[in-house]
Amino acid sequence: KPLEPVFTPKDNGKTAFDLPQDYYTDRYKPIGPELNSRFSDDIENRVSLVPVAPPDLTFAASLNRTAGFSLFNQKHKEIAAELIRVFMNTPDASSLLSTAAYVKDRVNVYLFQYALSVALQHRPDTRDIDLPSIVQMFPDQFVDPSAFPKAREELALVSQENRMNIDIPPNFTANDKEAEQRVAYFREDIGVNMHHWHWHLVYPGEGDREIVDKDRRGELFYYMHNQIISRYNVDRICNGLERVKPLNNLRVAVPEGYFPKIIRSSNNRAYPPRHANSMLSDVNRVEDGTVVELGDIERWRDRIYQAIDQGYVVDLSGRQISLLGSDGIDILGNVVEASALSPNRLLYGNLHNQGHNVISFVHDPEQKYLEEYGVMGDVTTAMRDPIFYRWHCFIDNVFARYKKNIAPYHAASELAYNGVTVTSVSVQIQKKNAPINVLLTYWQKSDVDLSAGLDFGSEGNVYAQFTHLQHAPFDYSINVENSSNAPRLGTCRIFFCPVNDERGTPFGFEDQRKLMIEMDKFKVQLNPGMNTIRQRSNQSSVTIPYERSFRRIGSQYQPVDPTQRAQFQFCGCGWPQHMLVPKGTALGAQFNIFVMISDYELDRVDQPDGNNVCNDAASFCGLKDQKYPDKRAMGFPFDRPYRVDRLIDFKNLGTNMAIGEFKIQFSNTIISRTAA
Ligand code: CUO
Repeated sequence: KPLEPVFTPKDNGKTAFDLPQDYYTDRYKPIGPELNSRFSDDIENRVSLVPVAPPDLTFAASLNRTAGFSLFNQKHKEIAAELIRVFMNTPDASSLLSTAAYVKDRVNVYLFQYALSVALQHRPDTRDIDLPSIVQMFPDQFVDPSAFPKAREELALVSQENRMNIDIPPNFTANDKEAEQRVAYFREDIGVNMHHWHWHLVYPGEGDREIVDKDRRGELFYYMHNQIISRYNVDRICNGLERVKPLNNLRVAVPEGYFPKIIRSSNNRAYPPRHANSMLSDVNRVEDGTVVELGDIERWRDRIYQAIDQGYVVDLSGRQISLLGSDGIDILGNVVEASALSPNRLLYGNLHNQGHNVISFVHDPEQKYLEEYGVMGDVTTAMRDPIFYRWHCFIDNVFARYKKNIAPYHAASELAYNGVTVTSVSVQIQKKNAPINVLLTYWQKSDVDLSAGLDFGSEGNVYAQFTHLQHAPFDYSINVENSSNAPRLGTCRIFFCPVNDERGTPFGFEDQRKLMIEMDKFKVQLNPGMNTIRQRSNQSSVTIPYERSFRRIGSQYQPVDPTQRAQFQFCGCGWPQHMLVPKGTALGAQFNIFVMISDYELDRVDQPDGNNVCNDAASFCGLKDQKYPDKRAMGFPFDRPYRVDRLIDFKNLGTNMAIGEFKIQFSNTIISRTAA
């Protein structure tokens, strides 16, 4: 494991690097040997770097070392693609380590972290490296910075055994005069934002084909963000808020304000806020390479609408590429995002990314005030802002227009699975004598280690406690009859959706369809006769466990045996397990659970079984280095409209579907993770 120490920069203060003299920047060259010996007393790991030919980094010079780095900025993306190439092209792991050590002090800090993380994920010789969590590297982008002075004080003055946890209060960006604050727990959840950052790390939009061209990445861009919007809407309904309104009109005031209060610790500048009722405008920031007119965005939108309505896009050579095949949604995803796989970025432009940019520069579109982008300009922070959901709701509606134009599923040949009858479905929390069909949610306090991001040369760790939504773990119980006399295979697809809207009126099918949140998807074998399928909530195909989001090897709660290391390798893409269940209400919000067992012959993807420890959120993140493991369109069977009035009518299209009803009851109490 020669690379490991690069990514344990503190490692309780026990790792140091012997840098070759040339690696120091000019400022530190004269005192290089002194710096090398500075930590010599109690070092356990001393890493000697092999000299490598220093890469030419002039391509990165235009991005200031401490400025923000945005994956929505074309120039930044191109610089990142180049740096990823540098890291990918080093011949072996130890020269990668040395190259990284050389590059680290010479390029933008966020760029370095992103590009190296992408390279590590994609190189065959570094795939198993344990990446530190982004929240530990850059806690400033995830937590209220008022926690930092306290954390520094603890680190500097108090010995490890006497250190106290620093409390990060929830609701630090607004109070309840702002109605949107009711869903701040969702928007500002650390795990939710980490997931989003990781998704974009796993699916870069720019760079060489080997990095960008992953199986169905355009479709997954659509589906993963679609599910974020559905989940957000469901939580809004639980909180008595209307569903989010798409940002269709860029030329009227934006009522939602947002004051992020987080800082970029690289330069100690705050992320700028957006005042309520701000007007978007053309952005003309030549220096940082963001030049876009609102009219551009509108033209790209209209050209994409035209392509959807015509059923094809036109590539750079004028050739028509049909959108009507099963890969149509994938092509469209790449067009809309827009990734490097878009067949024609001249014609269809850069719709989604430039929307982020126009919003994120609303406070300084002309670069007059030398302000950088707001939180919408960065995948690490974008989901904090209410406007994120309005913009992505608009983007989702573009895809919805496409889905509406293609034929609905054929009930007999695509939805039904003859001979398979789901007779009942229920949920129950994992506690003795728990009532059936009642799920519980509550607040929980958990901790995150901030010390790696607060490097003051002190040893040890300091933990910050944050409050997040949590639910009691539960089981699904599904009874299925196989009336044939041979075993059959199926895919069990589980969705939740609310029964009533925010005013208590029951939803029809079309509304419920758009609010379906995927809870789990797994393969089942059905023996002849009756079968009972039990599945635990924490095995969900959309989530990753808390430990995967927040823990490096070991923690104050859960020291990990080195032999278990593989399980805890940081593969941080996945919806956080603690946000699996919507919040519900104090009186109990009524929900439907929908289950379908689809015919595995129509679902199966033939590929060798990958030995992949990062596969537990495959629905949202795919499988590393493999094909997406489900042949159906993502979101099946609810990705396309169907002409029925009620969910029950849809269910009745096949015996292989069932609906249950349950409540989600929210208790306004805080339970600490140690007690839970
Ligand atoms: Cu993930 Cu807009 O794509 O934020």
